[in-house]
Amino acid sequence: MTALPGGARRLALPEVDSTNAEAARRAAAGERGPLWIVAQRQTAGRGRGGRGWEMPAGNLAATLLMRPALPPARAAQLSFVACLAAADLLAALAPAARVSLKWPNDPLLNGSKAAGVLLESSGGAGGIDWLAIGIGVNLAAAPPAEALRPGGVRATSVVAEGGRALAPDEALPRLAAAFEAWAARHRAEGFAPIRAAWLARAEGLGRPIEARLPDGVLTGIYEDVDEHGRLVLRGASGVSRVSAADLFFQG
Ligand code: BT5
Repeated sequence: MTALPGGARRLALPEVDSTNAEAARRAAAGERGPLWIVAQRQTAGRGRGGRGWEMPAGNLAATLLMRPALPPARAAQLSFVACLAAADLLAALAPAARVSLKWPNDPLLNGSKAAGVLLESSGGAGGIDWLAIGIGVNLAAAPPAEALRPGGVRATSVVAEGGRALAPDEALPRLAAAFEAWAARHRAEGFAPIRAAWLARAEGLGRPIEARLPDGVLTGIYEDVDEHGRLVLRGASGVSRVSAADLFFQG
């Protein structure tokens, strides 16, 4: 195992079901982290809400297992930290492409999804026991359209957007360094600078959107992301704050 920025160790696996699942198993077995788990292949990569994550060869699948001494609401903000880290990596590898962040967790290149972030944890309201921060980056290739959920955002990769082909082994230390830099800001200054940096990259801010929630659909203007990380949407009947939804840009 080699040390990575932030003092984390690295566990490199040729194949695993999901690096997040591996993190959960290791946490249950007593691993304390910080540990980056990286795999060349995932046979059951996962996205949010039971969705799948496809991983063509040459892409990065990595999970940081940690035990942050943070209340759950603060730990959840690390999803924004991870998105900023992924955005930094994408910007460095594809300098000619436009990098943006689609709320809540989609790093985009030229408006298409080039990465994904999935936080999973165990613990209760009193505090979290462990946290797994999973980050997938399409370095080499995007999955074919037929492998993706119909109606979802289009997928792309660093290489498809004219960026530099970088091996996952070389991408991980860069991602870990970017994550650690933003995590240090979060530790020192809280969510405010993370939110500001995130908003500076926000895709579709000020535009009409449709937010599909688990129990309905809201439409309006995408006004802000608030100090709790919620999407702020101004609709005909006032302002709504949304904790979880899929966004669709209109007009
Ligand atoms: C995500 O979910 O974007 C979180 C993805 C996290 C993946 C990493 S890889 C390392 C770690 N180990 C894991 O098992 N997971 C994490 P969500 O926002 O729900 O997006 C999932 C949707 O994106 C799917 O329904 C597909 O339509 C689409 N999708 C699947 N694979 C993709 C890919 N490689 N690139 C772009 N879109 C993809």
